Amino acid sequence: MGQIITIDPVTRIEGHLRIEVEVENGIVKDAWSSGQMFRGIEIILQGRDPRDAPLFVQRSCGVCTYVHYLSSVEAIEDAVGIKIPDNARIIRNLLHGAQFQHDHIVHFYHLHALDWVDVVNALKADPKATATLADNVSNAPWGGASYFKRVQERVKSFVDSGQLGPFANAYWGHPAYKLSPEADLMAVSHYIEALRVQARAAKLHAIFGAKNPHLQSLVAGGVTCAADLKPDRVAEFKYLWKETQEFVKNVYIPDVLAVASFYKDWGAIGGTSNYLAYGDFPQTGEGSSSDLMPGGTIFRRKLSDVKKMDEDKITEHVARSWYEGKKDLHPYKGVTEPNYTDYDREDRYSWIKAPRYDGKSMEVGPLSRVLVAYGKGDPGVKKLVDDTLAHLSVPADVLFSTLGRTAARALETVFIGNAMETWLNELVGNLTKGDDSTYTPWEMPDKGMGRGLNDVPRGALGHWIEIDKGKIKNYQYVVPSTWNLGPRDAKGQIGPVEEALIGTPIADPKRPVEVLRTVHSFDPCIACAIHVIDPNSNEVYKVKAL
Ligand code: NFE
Ligand code: MG
Repeated sequence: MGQIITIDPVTRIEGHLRIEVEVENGIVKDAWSSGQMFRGIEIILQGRDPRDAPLFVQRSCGVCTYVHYLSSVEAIEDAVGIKIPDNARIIRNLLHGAQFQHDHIVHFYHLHALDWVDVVNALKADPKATATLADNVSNAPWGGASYFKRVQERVKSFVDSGQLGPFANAYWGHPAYKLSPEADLMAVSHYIEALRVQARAAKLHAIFGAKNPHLQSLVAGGVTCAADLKPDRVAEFKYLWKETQEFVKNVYIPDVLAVASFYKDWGAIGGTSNYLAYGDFPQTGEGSSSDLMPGGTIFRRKLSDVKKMDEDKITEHVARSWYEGKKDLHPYKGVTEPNYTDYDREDRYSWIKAPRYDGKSMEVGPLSRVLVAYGKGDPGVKKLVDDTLAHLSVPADVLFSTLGRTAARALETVFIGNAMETWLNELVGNLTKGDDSTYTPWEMPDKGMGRGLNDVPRGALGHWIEIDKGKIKNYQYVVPSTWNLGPRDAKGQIGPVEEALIGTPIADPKRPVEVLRTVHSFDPCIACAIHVIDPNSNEVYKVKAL
């Protein structure tokens, strides 16, 4: 057996994740992903009024709050058989698009960038040369030698004080960092600017959703923001949308390309085999067949063979997770009965269940969506991807990697962002011709079953509800980070992040920055993945690294 490296807790993610890898001859040979907190929201929901579910599930997470709200509302609508007005569909798309703009900017700059950018190395940069570089690379509204000098002084005051604040807990000076000091300084300045931009992007939610996080304007049947469908609110939305899109196009995309050009070897590291997208952003009342980002599955990286997604093939395994039972179940039949045993790599080792599609472990998220759209020949996505590959002079198979995952996230931010303008115009068109409908009335049935499937920033999200005597009989949700960060299944098949880690070169086992690069590229959210922290179970881990 090789050497075991434990990273626990992994930082710069949401929630409590433990990653273990076995390293032999400097290469990861095996890996284990373990969710370290139990959440009992599925159990809390039983016996409640179905209309409470969207409000409860939205509290799974403080990051992607809107998406659980959306899937839950849609699960009820499916169970009851409600068709929502066109304006409600558009508003929901706009709020969902805003979630992508916000989350992906935060992920790249505040959660992922420091895997590639050495903050301390930025102190060696020449501010003038940085200004020249920045002018060449991006089209940012700020810059110049004196600007970069000020940023450098701010970073220096952090470093000199020995209190690195947001820049603490990283492997500064590690040989795996490849950027020049000037590129590092440019990236650090964009990290700081992005803090402001993401706060502005979050305001998009407040306009038609009342607030962020935990929006309030969705109900089964439509939306409640009817009073905000006025020219001034629409104009405000458009202004903030434009500001965000300009940052995405002029700074985020160029930064991803610049960083990628230094790390092309990561185009061959961190890939997985199978990809699943539910699809999302319905363009008409026809539902998923009109999705902007189409659904589909890809097996064994066969991009030319995108198959239709069949939701009956989804099951969740618990054989290697801390729950009662061994059998995998479709979410309509799903059971959540916690049973903590010890952490045992050979047996049960995670609070995350292990979702499978047709028995296979599937990566979900930006890369899956982009691959499915690309494989299906969507002209918009195809152009974005082909232009990026040409810019970097790399072939399409580099997409199956850590770098591909990070690039796909940036590309879909632009793609979805662009569509938001069309949706806003459609909304204005409807209002102008006098269609201001936002709600379809309905009555709670005695019985019903329904599901809401969405493709949300971190991937495929499904909520399944069974209503009996007008109350929730069963409620199950399977979340993107459950798919990506789940453990082995009953057959011993590994999960996507475990697969992605195998084969990763590790230069220094005490400072496994390479492991973090791949884990972070999935943008893990463990609060979502396991859906009230048990203070006792939090004691099970030993902090060994980071
Ligand atoms: Ni808590 Fe989430 C998203 C959901 S989980 S962040 O996007 O659903 O992966
Ligand atoms: Mg679940």
